[in-house]
Order: sequence, then C-alpha cells, then structure tokens
Amino acid sequence: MSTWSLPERTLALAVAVVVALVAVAAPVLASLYLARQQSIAEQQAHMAQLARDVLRRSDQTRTQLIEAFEQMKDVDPATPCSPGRIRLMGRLALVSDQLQGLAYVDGDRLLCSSFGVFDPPVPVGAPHYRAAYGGEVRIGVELPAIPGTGFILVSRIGTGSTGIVHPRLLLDVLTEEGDIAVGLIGRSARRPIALRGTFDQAWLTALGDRSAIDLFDGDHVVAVRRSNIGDYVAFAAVPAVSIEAGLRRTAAVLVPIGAVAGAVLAFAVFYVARLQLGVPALLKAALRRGEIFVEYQPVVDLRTGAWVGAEALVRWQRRNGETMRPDLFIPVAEESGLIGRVTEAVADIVGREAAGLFARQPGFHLALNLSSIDLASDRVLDLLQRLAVRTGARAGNLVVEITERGLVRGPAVGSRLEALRRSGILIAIDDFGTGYSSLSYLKTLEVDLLKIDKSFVDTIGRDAVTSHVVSQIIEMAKGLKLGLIAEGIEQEQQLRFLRERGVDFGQGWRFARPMAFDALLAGLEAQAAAGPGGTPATRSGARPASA
Ligand code: G
Ligand code: G
Ligand code: MN
Repeated sequence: MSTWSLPERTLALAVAVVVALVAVAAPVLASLYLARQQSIAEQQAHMAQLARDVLRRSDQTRTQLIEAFEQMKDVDPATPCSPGRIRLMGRLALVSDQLQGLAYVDGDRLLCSSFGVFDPPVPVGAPHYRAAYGGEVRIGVELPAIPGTGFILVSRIGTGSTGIVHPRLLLDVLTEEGDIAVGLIGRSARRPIALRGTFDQAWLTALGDRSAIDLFDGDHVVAVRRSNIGDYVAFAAVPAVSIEAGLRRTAAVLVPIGAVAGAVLAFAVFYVARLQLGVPALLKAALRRGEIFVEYQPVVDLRTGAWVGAEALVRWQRRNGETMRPDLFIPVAEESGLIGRVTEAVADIVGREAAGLFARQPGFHLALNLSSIDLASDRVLDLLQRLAVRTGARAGNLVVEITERGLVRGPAVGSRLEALRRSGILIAIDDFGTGYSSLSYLKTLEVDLLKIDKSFVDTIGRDAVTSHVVSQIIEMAKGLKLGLIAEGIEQEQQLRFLRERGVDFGQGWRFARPMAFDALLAGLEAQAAAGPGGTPATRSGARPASA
C-alpha cells in the first residue's frame, strides 16, 4: 500500500506527464538529429567525390599541357606562327582531350593558335597570376569569334607557349545539381581558376598545409582537395539549406507522428492522473450522495455448507453506472484521510440493514474490514459498539478483519485490538500469508481467526510447494488455537483439500458471491428451514456467539 500524500501524488503525476512527453519528444528529436548527421555525412562524401573529380581532370589537363609544352619548346622566336608551327599546335590540340587549343603569346598579345593566325593580334592583358611551379595563368580570356566564354590561358614562362583550356571542361563533373558549387582555385594566388557557384576564402584557409579537408561550417558542407602536382586545389560545397530541405521532408513525416503519439500518451497520462487525483473529491461526493453500499459474502461451514456468517464488502457505484473497485479506491481513501468516513458509512449501512439481525440469528456473525488507519483512532470503538447495539450483537457476533500490514502499525493498534476483544468483538487477520510473514505478532497479539489468502487457495492442486505452505499455515493455526477461514474457494478440489486438513470455514464463489443484504437474509431463512448453523471457532479466550 502506498502512503504518498496528495502533493506527492500530484508531483509524481506531473513527473509522469513530463516523462511521457519526453519519451515521445526524445526519439523524434533524436531521429531528426541522426537524420541530419546522416545527411551531412552523405553530403560530405558526395562533395569529396566531386572535389576529387575536379582535381583529377585538372591534373590531367596539367599533364597534357606540360606534354604539349615539351613538344613546342623548339620554337624559333622569329617565326612562332609559321604554318608548320600552326600545324604542330593543331596536332597537339587534337591528341589532347583536355586542351581546347594551343597558342603563342607574345607579351600581352595572342599572336596565333592552333586555329590560325590572329590578325590583328588579340590583346590578352598581363597574366593574372603566376603559379608556384612556373606557369602564367590568365583567366576569363575571350577569343575572337567565340564570344561569351572566358577561356583559361596557361603559358610556360619565358616561352610564349600557351594552352587554351575551357573552364567547363574542368568542372564538368555534375549533371543538374543546382546549388552545388565546384571550382579549381590557384593555391598560392588564392584565386579561382574555374568556378561554378561561390567560393569562400575561409575554406582555403582551413585547408592550410593539409592535402584534404572535409568541413561543415554551419552554412556549407565543403570538401577541399589539394593537387599533388600542381599549385591548385579543387573544392565542392553544398549549402546547408539544401540539407535542411531534405530534413524538412523527414521532419514532415516524423514530427506529426511524434506529436500525435505524444499527445495521445500525454492525454492518457493526464486523464489517469486527473482521475486519480479526482478520486478523493469524487469519493467525498459519493459519501454525501449515498453512492456507497454494501454487499455480503457468506462464510460457510466447510463440513455442512451452512452459512455461518458474512463479510461486509464496500461497494461504490457512480451515478453514471461506473463501478469503482474497492481495491483501488480504499488505498486512495486511506491516503486522502477519507477512510474513516468510508468505514463509518459501511458500519452505518450494515447497522441499518442488519438491524436486530442477531436476535433472529444468534449463531451468525458479520465481519467488517478495517483499515490500520481506523485502528489508530478511538472512534472505531464507539462505531463498533453502536453497531453491536443496532444489530443486537453479543460476544462473537461481530468480527473485524485487519490485514497483516495493518497489524504491525505499532503499540496503539495492539491496545485498540485488546479493547475491541474485551467488548466481545473477534479479530481476524485478513489476507494471511501475503504480508509480513513474520508470525511473531500472532503470539503477542490476541487474535481469533486467520483468513488464508485466496492466492494460497488458488495453488491447491496446482503448485505442490505452495500448497504445502497452506498445510503449514493450517497446522500453525491449530497449534495457536486460531480459527481458520479459507478465502476464494472456487473448486471442489480446493474444498476437499481444506476440509481434509480440518479447516473449519471458507468463503468463495464455490459457495456464494457477495450479495445484497436481502439475498443474504433469504438464503439464511431458506437454510434455517433445513437445519442449524454456527459461528467460526475461536480460541479459548473468545466466546463464540453460539456458546
Ligand atoms: O470484494 P472486494 O473486491 O470488494 O474486495 C476488495 C478489497 O477491498 C478486499 O481486500 C477487501 O478487504 C477490501 N474491502 C472491502 N470492503 C472494505 C471496507 O469496508 N473497508 C476496508 N478497509 N476494506 C474493504
Ligand atoms: O477482504 P478480502 O481481501 O478478503 O476481499 C475478498 C475479495 O475476494 C473480494 O473482492 C471478493 O469479492 C473476492 N472473492 C471472494 N470469493 C472469491 C472467489 O471465490 N473467487 C474470486 N476470484 N474472488 C473472490
Ligand atoms: Mn476481508
């Protein structure tokens, strides 16, 4: 039994709601996080692939340029554009798949190329930069008759031999991936040679002296690869927003599912919580409105089958028809301080329904369940004495059932029980065997009856070990001269087992279910026509009503 106070319960339930929300939110957030990590990792690999492709093409181009320069090196500076030279350049361009053409540059003028002599010469300006390994690079040079394309011109220093490179050829690594930037960057000059999209100098800085880096700077997923042979690096970058677009699609599926699951879970927890917290208020109203009533389950003499007594069991049916189970609301009543009023209500109902009962049924007994909290107060004595007066009870007609747990509540309980016994009320230990299983209190406390819990009776004929425990309980009770009532008898086999071992009394659906008082009375009268009954046997100190 839980002994939490109301604020503690409220706190616990608030925690439960929070836990439920976290339980749903955490996997959703975690999977979004993982999806993001996964997608960054995928993009990173993709960018590295693209950068490597650009680099491979650029290295190829460089190699072909150097080969061509080798072929062109025996130039006669007097006739750099002779028909023989132009044919040579044409042949070299033809065998190269990366070079658009070859040319001869004098100063800042392009005199001729594999396409022919330029007349007048084409001004190409000064080189944009000089590569670290010897080579002058001009970028974005337009050639006559091919407007709109900025070619890359690479010249071998001091020779005028020049290669013409189409920038798209270097970057021709992707099909239709709109927002991916790729480029070839002159490393020491820190200048783009060929570029599609935008380039951030910081990426080159991040590369430093390393030959490769993969980075995610928050805005872009970037891969930079340095050439082993040339003074340039290739990079590819994709903006984070396009990753987020993919994530949004994932989130668009995950988040609603998570939100719905979370809402359902939180609502369920909240509903249960409210119901739990609301029970004391509902119970108060129920006590006021008379939604509480009592059913009586007969206790039978196992040898004769006669009804010798009955246990009063509290019932609560709400106006909407819902029945509340006592094993659920009794603990709540105990926690919220309402158990005293429940006990009073039960005693009051029993007193009314069973008024004068024992005058007509002197050998019968009625049992009430008491909570340990009831035993902590003096009111319980008055309550039972009043009940005794109303029902016409004499010693042995009234029984109180207390659970084992209730019994170990301290010295006040012991003295209260003694006072009850002095006024002729029998004490039964309810649910025996399920509680503290320390039997010492049986010797120190004066009790009259043991009720063997249904869980033990259930094992008879099914579980040899536990049914052996039943036998031991029976022997011990006999040794202590306690009366025994077996609870929850449902089968003939259980009845036989218990009867053979000398158990006097029993309760269970095998005999009768809890019933209204009228039905109990009717049953008793029908039985009176057949023969006499009895009361539970008691130990020497207690006087059974039939004596
Ligand atoms: O028969 P039923 O399912 O209602 O019993 C459920 C539990 O509620 C049993 O453990 C029984 O002892 C307990 N109980 C039934 N009526 C009362 C009562 O009036 N007071 C107390 N304290 N417990 C009761
Ligand atoms: O007070 P106690 O814990 O003994 O409560 C008895 C409980 O056991 C009540 O809920 C009562 O309705 C229930 N009960 C009584 N006899 C039987 C029975 O034969 N089978 C089952 N399943 N329950 C029973
Ligand atoms: Mn009981």
